[in-house]
Amino acid sequence: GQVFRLEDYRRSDYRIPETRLAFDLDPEQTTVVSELVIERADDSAAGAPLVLDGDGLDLVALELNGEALGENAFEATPDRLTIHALPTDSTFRLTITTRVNPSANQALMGLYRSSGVYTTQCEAEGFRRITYYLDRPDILSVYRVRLEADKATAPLLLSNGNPVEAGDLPGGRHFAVWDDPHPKPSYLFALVAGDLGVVTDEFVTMSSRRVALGIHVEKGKEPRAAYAMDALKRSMKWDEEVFGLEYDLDVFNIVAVSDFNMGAMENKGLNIFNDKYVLADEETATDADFANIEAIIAHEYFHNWTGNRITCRDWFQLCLKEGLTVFRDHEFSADQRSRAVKRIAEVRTLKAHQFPEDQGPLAHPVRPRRYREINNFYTATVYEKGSEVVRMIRTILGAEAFRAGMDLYFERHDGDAATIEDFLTVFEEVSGRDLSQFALWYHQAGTPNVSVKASHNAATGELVLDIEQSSPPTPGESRKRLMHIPLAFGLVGPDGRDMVWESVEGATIEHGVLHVRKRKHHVRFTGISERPRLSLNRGFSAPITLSVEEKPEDRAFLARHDGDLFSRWQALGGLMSDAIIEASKHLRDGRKAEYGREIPELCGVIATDDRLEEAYRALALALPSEADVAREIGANIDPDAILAARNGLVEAIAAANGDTFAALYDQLADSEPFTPDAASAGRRSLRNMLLDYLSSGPGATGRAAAQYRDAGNMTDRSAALSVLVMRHPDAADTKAALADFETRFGDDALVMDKWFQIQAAAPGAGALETVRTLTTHPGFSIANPNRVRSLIGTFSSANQTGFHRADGEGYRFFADIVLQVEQRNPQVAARLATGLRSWRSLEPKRKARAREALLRIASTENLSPDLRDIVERTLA
Ligand code: HT7
Ligand code: ZN
Repeated sequence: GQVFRLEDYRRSDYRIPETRLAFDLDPEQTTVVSELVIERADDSAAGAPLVLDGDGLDLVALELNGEALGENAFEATPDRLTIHALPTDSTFRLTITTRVNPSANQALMGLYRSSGVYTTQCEAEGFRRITYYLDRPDILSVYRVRLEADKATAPLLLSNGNPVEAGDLPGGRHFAVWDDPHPKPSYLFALVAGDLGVVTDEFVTMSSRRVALGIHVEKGKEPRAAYAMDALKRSMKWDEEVFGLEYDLDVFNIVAVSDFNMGAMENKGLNIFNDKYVLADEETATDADFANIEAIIAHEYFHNWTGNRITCRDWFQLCLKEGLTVFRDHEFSADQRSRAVKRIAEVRTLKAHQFPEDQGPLAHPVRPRRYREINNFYTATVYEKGSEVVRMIRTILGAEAFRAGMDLYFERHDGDAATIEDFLTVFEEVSGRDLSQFALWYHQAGTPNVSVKASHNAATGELVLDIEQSSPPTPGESRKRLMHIPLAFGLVGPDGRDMVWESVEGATIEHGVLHVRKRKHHVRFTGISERPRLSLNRGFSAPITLSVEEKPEDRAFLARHDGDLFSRWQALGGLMSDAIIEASKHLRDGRKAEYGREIPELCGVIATDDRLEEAYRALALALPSEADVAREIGANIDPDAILAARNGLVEAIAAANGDTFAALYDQLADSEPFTPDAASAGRRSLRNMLLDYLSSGPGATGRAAAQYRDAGNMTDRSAALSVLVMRHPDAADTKAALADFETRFGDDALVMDKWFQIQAAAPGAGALETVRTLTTHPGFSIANPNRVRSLIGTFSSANQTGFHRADGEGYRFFADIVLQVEQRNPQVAARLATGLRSWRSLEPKRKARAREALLRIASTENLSPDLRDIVERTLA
C-alpha cells in the first residue's frame, strides 16, 4: 500500500470556498448533488488538473459552470475524479452527482444507516465515500446542506450549523436546509435523518447569546439522556470560565447512534455519539459509564475550538486537536471531580494502553512522520501521550504562561489549519523559553527511562542524586536524542514532610520540578541533615519509567506518609507489583509464594483512613492488573503464574483484614437514593473493592450474591456479578445471577454488553469456550462494534489467561473473528488485531502460537489496508 509522509505535504492547487450539498435520502439509492465553488490557489497552478478524492463512488453526472462535461474532459474511477480541461478563470463551479447505498455500508464510514437512522462519519477520510472532494483537512469551506427524505420514517433532518428553511414536499417527503457559516474541513461534515426522541434545553453564553441544545436518542430512551445534557451544559460553562471560549452557533445537537466505530465525533454543531456514551440512568449504567459520558461529552464539545475553529493542516498533526482536547477534558473532569483521583485514573489508563504501544512494534511518535492507513493512528499515543505532552508544557511554563499561550493560539490561529510547530511557537513566544528540545516529545517514539541513584552524607548534610536518562529504541528509530523531562519531586523527611534544602547545583529546579535535559545530571543538595526518601515523578509529571534503587521499607514509608497523594498511590502500587512478580517467580519454580505483612497491613491502614476520599482508597486497594504486572516483567511472560501470584496477594490481604473490611463494607452501604456524583461513586467503588477481597476465599459467594440480589443500581449489580464470575465461575450463585441478569436486561443491548464483558474477562482455560458460545447468543452481532468490543475486545485485552491459553487456541479463535469482522468493518478489525501487539514478550511456546495466528491473518487474500498495516507492523 501507499505510504504517506509528512515531508511530502504540499498545499493544494485548488481551494473550495463554498460547498452546497443536496441529499435525496433513500435507504438503498441516495443521490448526492455537490455544487462546489472552486478557486485556483495561485497562477502557478494554471493548467494543473483538478484531482478529487473518492472511495468506491458511482458518478452520475458532472457539470462545469452549469454545462455537462464532455467525456474527454475528465476521468472518473470509484476512487478519483480527475478533471483535465478547466477554464482559465480563477474561479469556477463544479456540480457533481453521485449515488450511494447507505444500507449496504457496513464499514460505518461515510453515509450509513444505524437502526434505520441515516448518519455519517467522515473523519478521517469518510467524506470521499459520499462525494468526490478535496478530502483533506486544510481545505476549509462554508457549507450549505439541503436534506430531503421520507417524512414518516425521517421526520428529523439535521446537519451542521444553523437551520434556515424546512418544508413539506409531495409524495410524503420533506426537506430541511442547514447553513454553517464557519469554514470547515470535510471531515467535520455530518447529517442525521431519522425518527428519534429528543431532550431539549438552552444555554446562555457569556455574551448572553441563547443556544438551543438538543440530544436525540432512540425513542423511549429520552430520560437516559438527562445526564449527558447536564454534562454538556457544565462543559460549555467550563470552557468559558477556564479558557474564555464561547460557543458560536444558535444550535448544538448531539445524536446517539448504536452502530459507531469509535466513541463520538465532533462534527461542527452536530456531534454524533456512540449511544454508549450518551445513555445512562442508575438502573442501566455504572458510575464508570457516567464518568465516561461526562468526559466524552466534554471532549467533543471542547473540539469546537481545539479541532474545529482551529483544525489540523494534515493528518500527521492529529495530536494537535486530539492530545490538546484530551488534556482539556482531563482538566474538566479533574475540576468536576477529585483532582488526585482523576490523575491516578489517567495514569492507569496511560500505562495500560499507551505504554504497551510505545514499548512494542506499533510504537510511533505523538506526531507520526509516516502512515499507510490514517485510521490506525487514532491511538493512545496520539491521544493520551499527546495530552501528557500538553500537560508537560503547562508544568514547564506554569499555569499563567500556559493560559497566555493558549489565548495567543486561539487569537492567532482561529480559522486556520495549523501544525504542532504553530502550537509550540505560541508557548515559546509568551514565555521566552526555547522549546526545541522539548519538541522531541512530539517527534520521538518510545517511553524514556530515568534512573536515579541517591547518596546521603549525614555528616555534611549533602544529598547527591545521580540521574541518567535513556530511551529504548523503537521501530525505525534506533538512536534517540536527549529529551527535556520535567521531573516533579520531593525529598520526604522522617516526619513525612518535604525537606527544604539550602542550595542545589547540577540541574535547574523550579517550583518542585527538576529539569532533566542532559544524559546525566549529578545533582548536589546541601542542608539535608537526615536521609530523605525520594518521592519522584509526582503527579506523573512526565510519561516515563523510573529505575530507582529503593528499599521496600522506603517505599512502604512513602505509601504511608508521602504528602503527595499521587506518589503514595504510586509507592503502594510499586510494592504490590514487586510482590506479585516475586511470587510469580516462586510459583513458576514450583515454590510457595510469600507475601509478607507490609502490604496487607498498609491496605488495612489505607482502607480505614477516613481522611482519604473513598474513591482514592478504592484505587489504592486495587492491585495492579495482570497486564500491568506482565508489562513490568517485560519478557518471557507466563500469564498463569501471574494470575496465581496476584490471587495469592488478594487472599493474603483479605486474610489479614477480613473483619475490618467486612465492617467497612457494611458501613458503606448506600443509605441515600442514588446520585452519580463523585463522592457517592467513590463510596460505591470502595465498597465494591472490599466486596472483591471479601469474596476471594473458597465458597465465599454469599455477600456478592446478596449484593447482586439487593442492588438498587447498575454499579452495585454489575460489580457483584463480576466478583461472582471472576472469583467463583462455577458456583450456583454465579449461574443464577448470570441468568437473572439476562432475563432482566436481555432486550437492552448496551446493558447486555456488560454481561458479555464480564463473562469474557473470567480467567482460565475455560473462558475460550464461554466466549465462543457467546458469539452465537442472539444478543451478539459481529456487525456491531460495541458487541464485538465487549465480547472479543475484552477477551483479548483483559483476559490474560483465557486469551493467552498455552495451547494457542485463544489466538486461533481470535484470528478467525478478526477476519470475520474485517469482511464488514476493516477499521474495527484492525483495532481489534492490536490485541496481539505484545506477542513478543510472551514465553516461547505462546509466542510461537501468537505469531502463527498473526501470519495466518497476514497471508489472507485481499486483506484491507487497515488490517494489513496493523499485522505487518506487528510482525515486523
Ligand atoms: N475525532 C473523532 C475521531 C473519530 C473517528 C476517527 C476515525 C473513524 C471513526 C471515528 N469516529 C470518531 C473522535 C474524537 O477524538 O473526538
Ligand atoms: Zn477527539
